[in-house]
Amino acid sequence: MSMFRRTLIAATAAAAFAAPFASFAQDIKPRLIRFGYGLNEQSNQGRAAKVFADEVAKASGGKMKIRAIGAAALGPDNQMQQALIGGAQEMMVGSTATLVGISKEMAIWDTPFLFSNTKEADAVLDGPVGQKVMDKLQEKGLVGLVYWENGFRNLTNTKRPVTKLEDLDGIKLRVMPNDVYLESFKILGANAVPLAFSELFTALETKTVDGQENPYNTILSSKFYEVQKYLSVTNHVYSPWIVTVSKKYWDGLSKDEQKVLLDAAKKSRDFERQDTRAEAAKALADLKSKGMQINELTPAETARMRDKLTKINASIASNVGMDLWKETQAAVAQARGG
Ligand code: 2Q2
Repeated sequence: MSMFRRTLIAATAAAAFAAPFASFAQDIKPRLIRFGYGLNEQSNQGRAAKVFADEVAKASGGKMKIRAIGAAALGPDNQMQQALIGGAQEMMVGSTATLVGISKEMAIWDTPFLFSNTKEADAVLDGPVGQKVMDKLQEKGLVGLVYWENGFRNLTNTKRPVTKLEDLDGIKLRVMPNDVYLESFKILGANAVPLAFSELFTALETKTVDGQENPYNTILSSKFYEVQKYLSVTNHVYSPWIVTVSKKYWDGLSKDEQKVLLDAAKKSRDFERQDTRAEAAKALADLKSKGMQINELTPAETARMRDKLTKINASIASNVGMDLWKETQAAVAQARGG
């Protein structure tokens, strides 16, 4: 047997032995990672943060510890984003919409009625367009790992059921701090007010605002049904969450440590989407039993709303760049056809 063959056999045997104990052979140091988020622990966001923490612990042999900190205890999205950029916080999950001020391409996901179902959303977000938008964050000091599902957004308020466009007139509506949302709801006739999510419940409770818009899951987990009477099923936009890491922190990690975080993030994404969809599927019944009055929009009224909102598309396209706009439209068309 040649020296080469013997070495090869020895190497193969060593690799086979080492594989089950991969985490011990890897370049992984003890790490404590603060992972901030805005919703409470009992929300879909909180449940998925826990899955992420468990997966990181498992894959790192307990060396890397995720400290998940919810309920905006580390601040609202914008404050956490700045802490990540500065290197004062390691990780977070939050809305893509609150990132637009930092990375303008993120506004592509604010396009009203961009996706008509979750299959399209998954295909585009997990495909080359989603990756490209995510990669743009690196120039700004952030590393995007995966998109989670926040979900299709629906309107709630205390004034009246919104069954047609005109019903929005004069309703003081909280929107995320994001220009597309602000403009969209102004176009629809509401009195749109930007406000951080962490201040929303109190603002609704004290009637500083009349209404808000969020996916069913959040209306449930944040108990908005306690301070909101009417829920109108508008599905006006699909809202992603994005898991991000401070680039300063990321660059100091070994390749193995980076892989642990990315793999765990993908597992948390798959869990989160399933969990969110299961919860959303029964949420309307839950919200009804909590006393909310729910109405659907007729297809004709949805079409009117949609037509009005196409006005915003030109400004989104010019902000994110015409190339990205066209690539996104093509990716959606492909997901729709396939
Ligand atoms: O309305 C909102 O702000 C929410 O849809 C978001 O989920 C919120 O900003 C979260 O990112 C908080 O972590």
